[in-house]
Amino acid sequence: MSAARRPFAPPEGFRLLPGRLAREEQDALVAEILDAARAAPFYRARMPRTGAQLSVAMTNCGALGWFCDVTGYRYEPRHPETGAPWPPIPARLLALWDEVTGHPAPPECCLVNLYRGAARMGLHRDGDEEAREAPVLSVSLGDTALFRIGGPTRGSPSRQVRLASGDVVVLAGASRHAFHGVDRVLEGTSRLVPGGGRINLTLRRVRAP
Ligand code: MD3
Ligand code: FE
Repeated sequence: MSAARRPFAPPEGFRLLPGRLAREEQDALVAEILDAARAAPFYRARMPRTGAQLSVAMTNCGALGWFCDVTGYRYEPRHPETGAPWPPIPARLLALWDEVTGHPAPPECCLVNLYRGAARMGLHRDGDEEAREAPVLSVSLGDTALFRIGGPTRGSPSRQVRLASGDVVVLAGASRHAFHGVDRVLEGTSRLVPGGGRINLTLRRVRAP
């Protein structure tokens, strides 16, 4: 096969589980997350240095929430606006983590990303965790996303992967440190999320064991 036609393989440790969650499980999860978001409302974080608002709205569940503002990226034990601890991670997500990652320590953060309209996420690496070797688990709910995964450098070859509602991705090994982002979301491809759009749940271990 010529180089141009050879399909670019995703990095080692990237595992896509299409349709891992049944419709009933997706519905239950959306209800639980929207319930948590009543206590911990979605907010639009601001990028370090520039202060530009992210197009994605965010909130968290768990002992630690991922957060950024003009001063930097970090994990915080409390909601930036209410000052309250984040709501607990839903039990069905902790069970899913055990089933699909087999990692001995539970996740400490469930970042909830809400994509509506033209929201997207630029190419980046997840590097704010002290637990560098723990896997990351992602659950897609609602509209289909055109997700992009590359390699160890920003310039590494990358490929687009469609993430539909109910799909689960496990990022272990080298893929855990790969550049990735969301090119765009295909509006109106699902009716799962009230008001439309896509919710992505990213489960992470933050502190080293
Ligand atoms: C690959 N979220 O929150 S999920 C993020 O769809 C994030 O909201 C995207 O990237 C989203 O940081 C992508 C899939 C994902 C999550 C974490 C990863 C892919 C990853 C960490 C390392 C490599
Ligand atoms: Fe990420």
